[in-house]
Amino acid sequence: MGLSQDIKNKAFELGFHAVGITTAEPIDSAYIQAIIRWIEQNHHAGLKYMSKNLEKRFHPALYLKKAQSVICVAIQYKPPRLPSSKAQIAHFALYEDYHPFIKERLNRLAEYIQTQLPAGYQWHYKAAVDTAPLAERALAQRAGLGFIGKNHMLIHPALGCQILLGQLVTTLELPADQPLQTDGCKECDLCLRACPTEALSPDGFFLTHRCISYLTQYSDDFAGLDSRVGRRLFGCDVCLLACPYEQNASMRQKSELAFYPQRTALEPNQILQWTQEQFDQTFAKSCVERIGLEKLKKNARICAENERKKQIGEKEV
Ligand code: B12
Repeated sequence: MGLSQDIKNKAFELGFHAVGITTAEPIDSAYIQAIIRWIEQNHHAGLKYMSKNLEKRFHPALYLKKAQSVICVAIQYKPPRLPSSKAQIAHFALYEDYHPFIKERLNRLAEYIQTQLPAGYQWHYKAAVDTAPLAERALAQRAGLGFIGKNHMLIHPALGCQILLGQLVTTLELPADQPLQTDGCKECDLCLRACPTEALSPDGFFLTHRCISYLTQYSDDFAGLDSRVGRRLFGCDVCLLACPYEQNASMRQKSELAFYPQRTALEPNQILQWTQEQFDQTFAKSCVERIGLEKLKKNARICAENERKKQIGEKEV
């Protein structure tokens, strides 16, 4: 068995559900142009980190000097069947924060690689999850992990869209995998039709300022979309759950990401009364922790108002 196969086997052993390898060459030029246009047209809603370090984002070898390969991993987070909640937390945030989890396992993968190399062999690596200036979906697609759907998610044909990505960028030269040959979304546009705020533009642009995930995490201005946010307290999964690939995806049994069922049955009116301690009890070391209690209460106020309107039968606009 070669080193790349050993690395893949180890990645599965470490709890990843998919792994593929691509080169550290720049991402596809059409993708680069699409990201530049997206930023020029301010579809990134002023998310500052998206317009910074663009050269690095397009070219992993600028992120890590002399990088040759990118080992792309994915972990599925499809949760068990959930009760209906009056304040919904996006599925990824029902688990422990995935950033340190994935990073730690990528570092363990690097430690393993070290043991497989000749003594004294010089190599470098950087583990990245979400916050690094890398086009994670473009790299994962090129590494054969799946395809990019109309909901803009990297969709693995068997694991679905509820997968989180990570990368080990390295100076090691490893044989690259081929992108998957798939039918993609074909004529299906269920995600576009399901999005409550029309954030998925039919011309292929992602309209960040309309996305409920953005509004509930990064924005104080709901731009008149309050009533469309419905019960979504943090993040949004509508375009993921509408996807037939997601609906047909089987749930992988072995995920070591810790799941917190207490986050699945929240009441907006209770959250409005929460102390900092109660917030910490429910959301410490989760992705929700970052937005803080004050922003969560702002979101809860909107959920409560939408619930009140629903109770009195007022039609949501
Ligand atoms: C900024 C960001 C956001 C922003 C903006 C979203 C966005 N679509 O860009 C906000 C805060 C809204 C957000 C929301 C979410 N995010 Co986010 N986010 C990122 C981040 C940091 C950068 C994404 C980026 O480069 N955007 C730039 C745009 C232009 O790129 P793009 O969406 O890929 O769009 C281009 C391509 O799709 C391209 N394209 C190429 N081929 C094709 C094919 C078709 C058919 C189409 C239509 C387009 C297309 O054209 C588009 C140009 O406009 C990445 C981490 C990273 N470093 O990459 C995580 C990341 C994309 N997010 C992730 C997740 C999980 C989410 C949420 C599901 C969280 C939630 N439940 O609330 C939602 C999903 C929203 C969505 N449908 O995209 C995961 C996605 C994993 C996956 N399976 O794809 C990532 C990779 C983080 C991670 N490490 O796992 N996110």
